[in-house]
Amino acid sequence: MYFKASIAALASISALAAAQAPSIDQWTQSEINNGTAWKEVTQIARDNQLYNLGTRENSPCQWGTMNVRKEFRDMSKEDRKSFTDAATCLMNTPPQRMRPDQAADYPGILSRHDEYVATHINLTFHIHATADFLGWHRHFIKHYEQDLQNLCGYTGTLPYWNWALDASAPQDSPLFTGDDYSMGANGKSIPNRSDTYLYTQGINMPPGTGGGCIESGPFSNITINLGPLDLPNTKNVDSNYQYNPRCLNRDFNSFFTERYNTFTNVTELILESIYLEDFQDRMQGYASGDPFGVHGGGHWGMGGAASDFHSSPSDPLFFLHHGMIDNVWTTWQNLDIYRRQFIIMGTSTLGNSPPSAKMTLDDVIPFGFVADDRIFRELMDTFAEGYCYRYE
Ligand SMILES: [Cu+2]
Repeated sequence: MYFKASIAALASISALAAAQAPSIDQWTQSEINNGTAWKEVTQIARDNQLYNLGTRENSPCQWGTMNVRKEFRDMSKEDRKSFTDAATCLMNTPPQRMRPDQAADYPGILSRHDEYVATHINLTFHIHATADFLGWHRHFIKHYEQDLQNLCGYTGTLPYWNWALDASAPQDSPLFTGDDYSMGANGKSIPNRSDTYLYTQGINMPPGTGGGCIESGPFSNITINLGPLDLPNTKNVDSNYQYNPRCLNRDFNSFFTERYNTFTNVTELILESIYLEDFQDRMQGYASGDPFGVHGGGHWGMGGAASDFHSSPSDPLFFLHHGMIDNVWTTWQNLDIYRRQFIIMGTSTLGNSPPSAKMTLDDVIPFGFVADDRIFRELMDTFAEGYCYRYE
C-alpha cells in the first residue's frame, strides 16, 4: 500500500517536472483492470490541477471553494434525492429561452428539460465526431447543473456515473435500485426479444435486461416528449421536434459496458492516447476496431431513450454519463496540461461529412435554447470563463 502510494507520488512529481503524462508501463495489467491505475491516474491529474491553480495569481476560482462533482454513489442519501428532485423539477419547469412565437415550430418542447433535448437534436451532426464534441458537451452539462441550481433550488453539484464500477452488470448497480435515493431503476423487463443488427456499427446486439418503462423510484412518473429518431425496433418520430409523449425507458446491457466501459477501457484510453486525435476518436468509437468507445458504449449500455443518438438527453442519466466523459477528458488534459489545455482538432461536421472547415479556438459555438453562444476557447479550461469545478 505504502509502496504504491509512493509510486503515485513520484509519478506525480515527475509529471509536473517534465510536464509529461505518465506512461501506462507504470502499472501492471491487473492494476489497470481492477481500477487501481484509474484511481492513481485521476489522483495525479488532481495533483496537477492543484499545482496549476497555484500558478494563477488572483484567480477567482480557488481549490477550497470550487464545485466538486462526485460519483453518484459517493453522495449522501439526502444529496442524491435533492439531485433527482431537481432533475424532475426541470421537467416541470416551463421553457426558458424558446419564444412564444417559436412554439408552433417546436411542438415537443413543453419544459426547460425539453429545451436541452431539442437543442441536442438540432445540433447532433455538429457536436459528435467534430472538434467540439468534448467542449460542447462540457458546456451543455455545466448549464444543466446551473439550471438545477437556479431554477430548481438545487444546492449541490452535478454527479457523474463511473460505469467502470458497474461494467459487468450495470442493471445491478447501486445507482439503479429504484429506491428513493437512486437514479431510478432499469426499465421493466421485456422477455423473449431477439438480437438486433446495428448497421452503422456492424454488430449484432443482444437484447438488454430491461427495455420497458422505469417503474420505481425517481423518473418512474415522468413523461418525455421528444424523439426517438434513430432507435432500432421502435417507431421513430417523423420530424425532429415532434410531440411524442411517453414514459422514460431503459434497457441496461452489459454486452456494451463489459466491452467498452471497463477500467481497462477507460484507463488505456487515457494513458495510451498521447495525441488529441487518438483520444477523441477512441473515446467516441471512431478509431478502427472499436465502433463505440467509452462514450458510445455508455449510451448503448444504458439503452432505451439514452441510446437514441439525437434525443439521448431525454434521460437525466445522460448528464451523469457525460459527467464521466468530461471527467475523463479533464483527467487527460491535466496529465499534460501545458500541451493539452487548448488543443483542438477537427471540423464542425460529423466525421467531416459533408466536409467543413477546420475549427479554431475563435469559432462561435451555438447552444440553441440552452444558453448563449460561446467562443470555443472558453470551453477548454475548467477553472476559467465561468467554470470552477473539479471531479473527485
Ligand atoms: Cu451528445
